[in-house]
Amino acid sequence: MRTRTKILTQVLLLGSFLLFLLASMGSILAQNQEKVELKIQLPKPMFIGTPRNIKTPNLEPVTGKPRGPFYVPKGTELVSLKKPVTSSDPLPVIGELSYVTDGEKSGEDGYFVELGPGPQWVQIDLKAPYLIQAIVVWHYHSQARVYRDVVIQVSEDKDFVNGVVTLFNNDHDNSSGLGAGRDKEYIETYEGKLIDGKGTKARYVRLWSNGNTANDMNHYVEVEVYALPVK
Ligand SMILES: [Ca+2]
Ligand SMILES: [Ca+2]
Repeated sequence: MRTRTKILTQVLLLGSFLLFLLASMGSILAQNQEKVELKIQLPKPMFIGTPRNIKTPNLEPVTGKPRGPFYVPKGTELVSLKKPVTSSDPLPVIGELSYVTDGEKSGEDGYFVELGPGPQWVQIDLKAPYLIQAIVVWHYHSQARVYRDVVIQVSEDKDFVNGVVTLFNNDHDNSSGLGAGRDKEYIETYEGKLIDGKGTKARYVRLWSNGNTANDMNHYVEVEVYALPVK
């Protein structure tokens, strides 16, 4: 009788273990299925070929290949379009701060905003907290350039004092004073630069730069933030 109970308990234990295994496999499969490729509308390329003449100390290897697909959870949307933009330079030299989120990504003249020299930032208020999946940045793409000290941070604090998460930082020598970063410098193209948001919850996105390889000014054609609503 005792042996029977023992066997029954073992069978029950094994059964529940198998059920647990199946359930976790199911949820892993479901998570994978819910990822979709992020569709980004790209502007027309403004130059052809792979630039090799840019000299800068922290540049990523130039492959000349297009960016591969980037997968985001199903339901991820563009949440930055027409959202308000503020800046460390409230009076841009050329253009308007609103250009950053107006949906226009052309590399031609008349589509970029120019901020003053030195470290400057633009900040987007998404008007509500979101789970940020991807940020795509076009500084200026009519000419191959590298923007210096690109630092991208998100926060729920509009002043970026509390709860600041740095998603990207290629200021390897801390010349902008926000701390040294491990990311690489990159050449601007029509594809923009995609930064993984890692599902970080935030309402505000702040993007720093510190001049570029052509001049000391800071430019933006467009910034896009793709995110899930907070449930
Ligand atoms: Ca724009
Ligand atoms: Ca630097």
